[in-house]
Amino acid sequence: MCNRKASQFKTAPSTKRKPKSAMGESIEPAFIQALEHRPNNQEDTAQLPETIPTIDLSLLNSPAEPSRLEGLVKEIGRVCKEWGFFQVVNHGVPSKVRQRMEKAAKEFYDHPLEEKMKVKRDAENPMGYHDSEHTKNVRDWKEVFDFFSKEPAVIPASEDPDDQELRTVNNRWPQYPPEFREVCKEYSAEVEKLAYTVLGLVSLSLGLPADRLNKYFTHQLSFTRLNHYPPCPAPDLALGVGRHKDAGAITVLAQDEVGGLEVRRKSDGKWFPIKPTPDAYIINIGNCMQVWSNDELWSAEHRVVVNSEEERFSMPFFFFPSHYVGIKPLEELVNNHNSPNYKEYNWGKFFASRNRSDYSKRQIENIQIDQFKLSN
Ligand SMILES: O=C(O)CCC(=O)C(=O)O
Repeated sequence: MCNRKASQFKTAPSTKRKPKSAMGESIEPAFIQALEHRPNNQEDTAQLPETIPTIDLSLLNSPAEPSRLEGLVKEIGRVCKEWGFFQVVNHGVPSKVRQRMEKAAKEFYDHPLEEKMKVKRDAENPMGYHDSEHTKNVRDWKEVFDFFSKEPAVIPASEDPDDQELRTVNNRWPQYPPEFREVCKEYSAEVEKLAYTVLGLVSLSLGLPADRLNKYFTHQLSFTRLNHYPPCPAPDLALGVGRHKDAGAITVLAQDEVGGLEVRRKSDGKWFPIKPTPDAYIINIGNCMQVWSNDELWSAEHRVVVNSEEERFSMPFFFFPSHYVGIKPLEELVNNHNSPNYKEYNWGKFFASRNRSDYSKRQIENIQIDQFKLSN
């Protein structure tokens, strides 16, 4: 790792960046995926269509004819059922705000490891810097910085269902770059607006009022993650993020131009690359939404492949409910002919359990919604 002094970073670094590996120059066994989960083990990627569906949200910015809004809602419903993933353009997040966030993230990651370690995540507070996240018990080739949108955030003190203790936690902010905190706050406020817009459209697509789900986010645990994937010496063995489904309601993701995100297509289980579109956001349905919709909508598995040449940056916003929310199929969507597919679970405990398993390697698989599935 580089040994530059933190004070050298008070001014903006040169725009010419040299990718460097924060994870080391060789690959440790902890990063190596089982054979069946390694990237590039699928033969016919060439036959896959070019990209996931793109939805233009521009009509929300002007008084739209009801029929056009209906068309948009219908399209969103279709892609959330068939893919669980789509991109949005003309989404209302100012490009300047995104660019400021991207620049600040790069500057943060350019700092020496000892500087980043000053804001390290720990077992008590899940926010801050972390370079050894495990997905499905295999270490990811990445470093992350997480911050809550609303602070202080109230979270369960443990994943133990009988432990009622709560903990109040604040974000950890690095000293450098000096504008980091302000830029993060500005960025997440804009992305949160987009998340509420999409939440409303998805609710409408289920035949519900646009604000039906808003009450679950009063004390939301949403957070933004700044992902950095350094070049990897063995990209055929490791993954930037192992295969997983997102736990929350929806995710709003900005990716740079490098590429590497792949979604497992619902129709045939094939891994499908999501080609970067400048300035677009990728939206994906998370577990909570799949459960609320009683499996009408699909939370798709996805992963990130890395490469040996280029570093990559991405910024997911995980739209997470308040800790006290019970997640179960919505009453309006179940009836005698469509009984609930899940029993209720507490969001805070699910969050705490996922966080423990992300924090370090464990003997058991991390928590999944399938554990709450009812056999109808
Ligand atoms: O980097 C990406 O494109 C996706 C990141 C992701 O899936 C995650 O952080 O959970």
